[in-house]
Amino acid sequence: MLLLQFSTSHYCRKARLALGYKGINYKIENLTPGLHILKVKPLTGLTTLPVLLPEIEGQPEGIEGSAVPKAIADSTQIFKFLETYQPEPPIFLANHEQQTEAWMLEDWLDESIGTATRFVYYQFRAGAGKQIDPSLFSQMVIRVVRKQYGVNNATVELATNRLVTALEELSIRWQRSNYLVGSSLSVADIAAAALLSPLALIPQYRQGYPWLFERIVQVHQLCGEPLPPGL
Ligand SMILES: N[C@@H](CCC(=O)N[C@@H](CS)C(=O)NCC(=O)O)C(=O)O
Repeated sequence: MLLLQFSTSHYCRKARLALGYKGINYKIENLTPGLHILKVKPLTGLTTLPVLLPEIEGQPEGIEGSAVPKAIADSTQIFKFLETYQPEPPIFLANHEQQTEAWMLEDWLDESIGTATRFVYYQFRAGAGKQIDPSLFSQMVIRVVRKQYGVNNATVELATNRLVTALEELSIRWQRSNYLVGSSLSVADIAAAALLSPLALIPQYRQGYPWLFERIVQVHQLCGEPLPPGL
């Protein structure tokens, strides 16, 4: 398998965590932001990464008796593919109601909280966090991302408020049990651990939410994935 990714993307981290948890061997190809579209759009019709290519040329790894898709776009679709491709260990919960709840959390983390994290993170990297990588290239990438997603004081304030609510909900769930839903690791835990991980570089989150980073570390350890920057 080959994972097309941006090395720093938290959505690509989400796919890597699932691959790691299942112990699947895969290779990665890091694409250059902007130029990635030339490769990705013809494959998936979308412009986003991660994209999983289940077969590496000359190395078929299909599921016996079933057609293997050529390219899978979107981290949620990658979860679904991986659970069919290799059911053990599961990232879906056996209880149907709990799995529905895990999907709702996963979708909320994906569509709302992952993007809120992006806004807060790129605001930090352009301001107090500039010294993390003051190189011209890095600052240029930050400028392009901020423009692409419309990161400004007003949108960052909304994102910050969304994160406050999200962290309240996650703190109740993660402090009550090791898992957001049920009694084993699910798509919701993996999504939260990946999509909130960029906050590890921001001192106010590190100081305010120590339990969050403890849990992010634990999920990374369970998945055999190197820890995110700052942890
Ligand atoms: N819902 C998508 C979101 C992926 C996403 O936003 N990826 C960003 C990188 S963090 C991306 O590829 N942006 C480039 C673009 O939109 O052209 C997923 O879960 O895969």
